[in-house]
Amino acid sequence: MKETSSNTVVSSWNEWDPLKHVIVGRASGTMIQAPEPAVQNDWPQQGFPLGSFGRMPEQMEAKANEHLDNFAAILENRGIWVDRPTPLDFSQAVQTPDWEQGSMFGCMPPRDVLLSVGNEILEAPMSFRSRWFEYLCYRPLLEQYYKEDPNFRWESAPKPRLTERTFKDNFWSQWNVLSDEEQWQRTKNSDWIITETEPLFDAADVARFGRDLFVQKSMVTNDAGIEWLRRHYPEHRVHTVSYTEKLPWHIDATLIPLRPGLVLTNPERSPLKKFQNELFEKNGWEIVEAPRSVRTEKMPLCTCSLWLNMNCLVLDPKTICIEAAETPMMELLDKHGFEVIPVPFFEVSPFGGGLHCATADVHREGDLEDYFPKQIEGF
Ligand code: ABU
Repeated sequence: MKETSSNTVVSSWNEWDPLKHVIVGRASGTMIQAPEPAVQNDWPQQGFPLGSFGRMPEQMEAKANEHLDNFAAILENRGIWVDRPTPLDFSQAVQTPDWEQGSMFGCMPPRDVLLSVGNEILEAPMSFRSRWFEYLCYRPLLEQYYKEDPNFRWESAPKPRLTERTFKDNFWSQWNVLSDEEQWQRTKNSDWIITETEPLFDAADVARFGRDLFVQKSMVTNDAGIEWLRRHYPEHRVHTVSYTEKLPWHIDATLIPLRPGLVLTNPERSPLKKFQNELFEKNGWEIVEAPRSVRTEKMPLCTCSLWLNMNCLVLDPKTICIEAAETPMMELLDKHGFEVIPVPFFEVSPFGGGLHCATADVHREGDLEDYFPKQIEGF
């Protein structure tokens, strides 16, 4: 890998234009984070019962880094410029004037933190205290882009206070004893851990389709956050979307833009509002349902779902990276005319996700375009 790029261009409007420059995360130092209002890890079998925290097992970290380095090399061999974040000591306690938090998390999933829209990269607020300072891992890169690209807009959303007012009292103790039906009712009402006190969103709750941004309301993204995005991107149409998922967390295993006119959806997560799919149909988009993962068990210490088989990286409208074991997904995309690049990645999942999570766009060729000229009133 070269040390610096003298001609950085920051520009990316969607998830499919030809990828030229990307950030790939690192697993080094990732923590099972210390308890905090938003997070309750409970893995007694793996040595992390409720209330405990600590570094991810060394062998798991080494394997994940091997896969991440291999993924970076695959991209570089295809002529894509790859940058990597600078991990911090994530085992350190952090604090603001409002709270203290026993540890940080990691920097495997840049997609959660950095939202690229056109010539702007926006640092997302993040709603976990353990992730409040995660943007610092990307600062060396963003500083460099700022020097090299005179058109780069470097933005940061308002840093949230994350005081007790941001979180509902006793959310988890109540949630854990609800019946299945009661949990679904709360899901229908988007009644999860965060309140509407302040704008919150993770960048990975945004799916970019040119002028249209689909933003999922979730455990980490509230209406105030979506409204902030709407005001921040006045030239875009920001659509709030929700799905039948009990504890939704990031849109990139639910709604995946593949290329103009083709979108991948999760058959287990239906849109809560019927017109979400109507917008695609009205504009001639084909909606393809993802097959299930070949896996039946998640990796130990993994907070993501098995639907990470959908969490792919599109390199251009004809080329896509898919987790290497996911044959049904590869066959589906092959049938739709893609060259599929298999990338071993399952062991990275406990560090925060799949191939899409592990990346953040810096540059894709192409301009801002309108792929949904026919809109639906009020959506
Ligand atoms: N960050 C992607 C996680 C999505 C999922 O677990 O389904």
